[in-house]
Amino acid sequence: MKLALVLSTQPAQFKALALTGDLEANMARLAAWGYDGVELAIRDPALIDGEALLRIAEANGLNIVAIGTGQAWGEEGLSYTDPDPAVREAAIARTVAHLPFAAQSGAVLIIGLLRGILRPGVGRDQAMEWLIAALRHCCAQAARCNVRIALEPINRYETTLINTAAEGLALIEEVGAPNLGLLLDTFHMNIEEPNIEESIRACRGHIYHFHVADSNRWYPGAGHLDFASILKALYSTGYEGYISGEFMPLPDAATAAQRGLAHLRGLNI
Ligand code: LER
Ligand code: MN
Repeated sequence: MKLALVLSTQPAQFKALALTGDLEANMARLAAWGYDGVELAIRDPALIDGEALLRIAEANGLNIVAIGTGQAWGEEGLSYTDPDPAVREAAIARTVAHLPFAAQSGAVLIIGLLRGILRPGVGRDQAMEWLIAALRHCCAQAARCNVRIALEPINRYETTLINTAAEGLALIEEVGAPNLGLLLDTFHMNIEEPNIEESIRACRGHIYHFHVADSNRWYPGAGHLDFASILKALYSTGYEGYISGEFMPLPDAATAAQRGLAHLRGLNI
């Protein structure tokens, strides 16, 4: 089992980040606790020093496994489905701007909230048309530098577009890009999927990345999800990627990060 944890490269409003603050110190802590990788939430690649991040990760023996892009929505309101064409174009440009560092680090690029939500006055067909066109463009650009893109189904309280694994599968089929897959997140799946394990199995071959949080978005083991069963289903699909912890820093960051890791490593799978 290859485990990573999400770290943000800059302060953010998003709360499901176990560790915040000094990146270098946090990468050293992750390595010391036994994590294998790190997922970086990057609002804007113009704000980071990619070479320095790669050096710090390497010095700590950590792989940079995925790049989250959702802060461009959370902090700046960019999305592929905004009624304002300038905002849609900025969201696409921001995605493309992530590609050099994603290529350099070998990370999967995540599209979560950057897809946006249904805005007043925008019909679902129109929003889906913009979303599909944006993903086709970004995937074509990403293919040129061998980057894979993972679309994350997100629960209904955070978006009105693509809540379930089945909707995610239908979307990637419609987009038709060979480098587009899914990021499944147990927190969202617990809200949206009738049966988490069946939905995971239905995504066989299309799962590019995996997020874990328990039912309450605390660390795995703090809620009522059966991670042994869930991860057995995940590995039964042939999944060989990382499992990234994306959970709240409760009761405190260090406890959450260490208990989550211990729970998953202790599973009999
Ligand atoms: C991001 O990976 C995620 O899971 C969303 O809940 C972001 O709000
Ligand atoms: Mn997630």
